[in-house]
Amino acid sequence: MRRFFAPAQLTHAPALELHNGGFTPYAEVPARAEAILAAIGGAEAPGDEGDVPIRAVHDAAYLAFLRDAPAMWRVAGRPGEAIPYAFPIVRRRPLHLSRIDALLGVHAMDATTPITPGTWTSAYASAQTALAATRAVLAGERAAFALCRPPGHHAGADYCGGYCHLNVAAIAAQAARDAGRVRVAILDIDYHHGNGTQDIFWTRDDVFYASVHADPATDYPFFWGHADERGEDAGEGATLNLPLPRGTRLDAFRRAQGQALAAIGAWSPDLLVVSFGADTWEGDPISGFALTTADYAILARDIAVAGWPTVIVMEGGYAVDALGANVATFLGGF
Ligand code: OKP
Ligand code: ZN
Repeated sequence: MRRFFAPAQLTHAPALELHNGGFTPYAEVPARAEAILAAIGGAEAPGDEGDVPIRAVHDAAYLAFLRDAPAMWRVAGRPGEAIPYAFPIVRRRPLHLSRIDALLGVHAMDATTPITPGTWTSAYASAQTALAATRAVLAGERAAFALCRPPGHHAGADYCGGYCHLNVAAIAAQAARDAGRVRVAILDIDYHHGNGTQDIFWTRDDVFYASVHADPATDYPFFWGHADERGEDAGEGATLNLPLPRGTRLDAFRRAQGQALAAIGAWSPDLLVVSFGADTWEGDPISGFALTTADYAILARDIAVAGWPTVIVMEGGYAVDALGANVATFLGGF
């Protein structure tokens, strides 16, 4: 399987994140990508398609913010990394504010996703990696792997969050649409619900979003991913959420994934994007499912037998020592 990765994706390296009331080392480290790269025996560098396919998903003002936030933070005299602390959740309206703290609040869904001088470079490169894998599949490859990092599925059209800045799965799906694939499906099997991806396609009937994830009643992102969320307007019924309890093992996960695949099959996609997270692994430090390394081969095979042209994009997975084997096993199963 062709696989893609750009070294510039390593530039984003926040030191700390807000966690349980204090600051702890950032979980989404560059070493994640290096471990995967070593286990899969390297990857091709993506090309650079510029920002047109990124702007097809994300708002221009948000992209400017991601680029400018670190400099604005410095100008404001702040040490460290740009982190929001006030959010306009009550009566969000189009105020034209320019203070960095206001912009951070408008363009972030949480306080766990610092923006550093390397963030834009890495997120942009991660998006190009997703696009390169998508182009390979559009050109006839059965499947391709995008070693995306930072991940993307929590990022919406105009906000970051959950270690995500640019929604790489959405960018891949939209690029497939713009290349003439009429019906695109996204299967999200990261431990966490992909609220950003759901949000981006919520009212659309051209991209089906199905997610298997930890019940948001107990796990981040809490406010999205509940079973009654099914899309709205033209998108009604084009979103499927299958939350599972902590402690979930292969059998229950596989059943839910099978349910998602059946719904995607009934919808007959021309192309599938898989948001793959290995944070469903039993030893993941921030998650609570109990999949084993060997389980990933079975789950991948179940997806592969459906036969759709498939772009696999990397999302989470934080047990760095096991991450390479988990990803390599998934790709091998496919
Ligand atoms: C990203 B992805 C606070 C704990 C919450 C956010 C989890 C983001 C997961 N430090 N952190 O879906 O793997
Ligand atoms: Zn996750």
